[in-house]
Amino acid sequence: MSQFDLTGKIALITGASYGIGFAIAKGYAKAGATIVFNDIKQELVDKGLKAYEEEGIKAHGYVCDVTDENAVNEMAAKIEKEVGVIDILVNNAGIIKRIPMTEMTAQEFRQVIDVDLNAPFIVSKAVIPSMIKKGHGKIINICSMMSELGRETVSAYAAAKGGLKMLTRNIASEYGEYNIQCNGIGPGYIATPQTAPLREIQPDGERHPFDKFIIAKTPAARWGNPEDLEGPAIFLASDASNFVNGHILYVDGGILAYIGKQP
Ligand code: NAP
Ligand code: GCO
Repeated sequence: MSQFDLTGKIALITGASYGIGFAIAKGYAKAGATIVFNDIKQELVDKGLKAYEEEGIKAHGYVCDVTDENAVNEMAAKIEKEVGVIDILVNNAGIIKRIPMTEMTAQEFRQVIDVDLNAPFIVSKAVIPSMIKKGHGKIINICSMMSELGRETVSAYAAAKGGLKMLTRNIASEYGEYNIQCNGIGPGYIATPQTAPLREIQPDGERHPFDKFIIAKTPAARWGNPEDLEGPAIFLASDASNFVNGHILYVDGGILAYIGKQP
């Protein structure tokens, strides 16, 4: 049997109706896992269920706001009863607000921290006790380039994703002895609805300046596709990574290694 096989495993991927979460879930299904996902609205869950069905995947979808602790605890209990104990959790749901820091309200800052940092704490906390009882568990937090780097307008996002890197290391430290591995994936710039505004074609038909900037900053000279994250996510969910803990795997086409294309 392959070390990467996920047959018999139950995977919860948050915010996975589309985008990166959906691609990771697709990869897990191909590797044999049962897919459970949530999203914030019924219409998104319905859209997700249809998309999974079109891929030949029988997924279980739940409506749940990951920032609401009671709702998350209820969902975790329901999943355990209706599907089984969660073996793999991917904290994927996330938001970004691109606002210069001096123009950002404290409320806007808190909203980003709430979804991108507090929610992974809440959802992980909800699943860890059953993972301990079962004797194993995999938690994968979707971090970012902004776990390492700053840039204009993304103060809240960078603060949250930097915090998520440290939450990852702390979960690994605190629960490693229970055979729980908690690692992060730091995607580079991936073409999804979240980054669509940065890739918009300009009125003069030119590519967005940020789009050109990313190509020049990425040795691979392209944006990533959600599917580029499938393999790394399978690795971190499978027995192949049983002694990998507290690690952030950057899947960035080389951005963090590169100073950028010389002029
Ligand atoms: P996306 O296309 O915006 O998808 C994120 C999903 O999370 C959406 O379905 C969203 O629902 C859902 N969500 C937001 N708030 C939620 C909440 N409170 N409860 C439940 N679900 C919620 O994002 P993506 O680009 O696939 O990104 C997925 C993850 O990767 C995020 O954590 C993001 O920060 C991270 N990431 C993305 C990139 C990139 O380049 N795209 C790079 C590095 C890291 P709505 O549609 O209603 O908002
Ligand atoms: C931005 C982007 C990024 C990416 C990603 C990079 O505005 O700079 O949205 O933050 O989404 O997280 O890894």
